[in-house]
Amino acid sequence: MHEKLFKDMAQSIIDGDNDVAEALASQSIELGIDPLEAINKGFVVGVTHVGDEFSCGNAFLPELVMAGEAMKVAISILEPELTRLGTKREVLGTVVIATVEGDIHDIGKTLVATMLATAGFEVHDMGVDVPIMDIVQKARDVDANLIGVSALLTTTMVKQRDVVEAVADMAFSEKVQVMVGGAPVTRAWMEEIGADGFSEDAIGAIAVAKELLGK
Ligand code: B1M
Repeated sequence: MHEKLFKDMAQSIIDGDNDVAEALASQSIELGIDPLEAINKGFVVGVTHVGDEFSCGNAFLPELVMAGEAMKVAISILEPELTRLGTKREVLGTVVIATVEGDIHDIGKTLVATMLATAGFEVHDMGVDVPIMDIVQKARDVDANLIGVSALLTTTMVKQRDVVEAVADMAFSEKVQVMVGGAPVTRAWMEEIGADGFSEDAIGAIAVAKELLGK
């Protein structure tokens, strides 16, 4: 129904055009389009295309950076709408979430954090490039039930294992579960490192978090 708009959204990211991305995100709100649909069918299609072109050598770092910036602009417009649409309910649990040390990709992690908050979790988003012990210490400080760790690089996903090990080494009064995610992360990887949960997207992360906490 909104195919043309979704196509233009993808193109705005491919062009790295912040102004157009911002205008299209606002337009989708005015049209009453589900913000998550706009993100997934529109903007993510563009950023995935740029990533694919980058891996084939047809696009270069500046294009990747510009696409990332335009993506952030679009999401910053849609995020308050995601939050507004989420109905307030009892707090389901406390989550500490971060992108691991050495990794500065924050778009997917922030989306997961927003969706968890929208679903009723108290979310402490520590940002990107966060040292493992800081994540685990924060979980202890806020009495978290769940730690969410995002990694977008094959070289940084190994840090997710360090989080699982650090949690096991640090005595928590209650069990703290670890959920992992990010483009290169798979269920097999989750099992290999002994994490408790995995989701390939932000919507799935809500279901996994609820299941892990028995909600
Ligand atoms: Co980078 N990058 N990047 N990048 N980048 C990738 C990841 C890459 C796959 C591109 C490619 O080559 N095709 C590649 C990794 C290759 C690999 O390791 N196998 C790559 C590379 C190589 C790099 C650099 C090393 C490039 C360089 O400098 N030579 C560099 C690394 C910097 C660093 O981190 N140290 C780099 C830098 C960047 C930018 C800064 C330019 C920019 C990030 C901007 C930002 O985040 N603020 C960027 C971008 C934009 C990408 C791509 C194109 C898009 C990532 C994105 O935002 N996707 C990406 C290619 C791709 O993934 N197709 C790429 C949209 C987002 C909504 O999806 O993040 O996957 P995603 O999150 C999803 C799910 O994964 C899941 O839910 C989210 C929502 O559905 N999810 C979770 C994520 N976290 C979760 C946590 C959970 C559960 C689910 O539980 C806790």
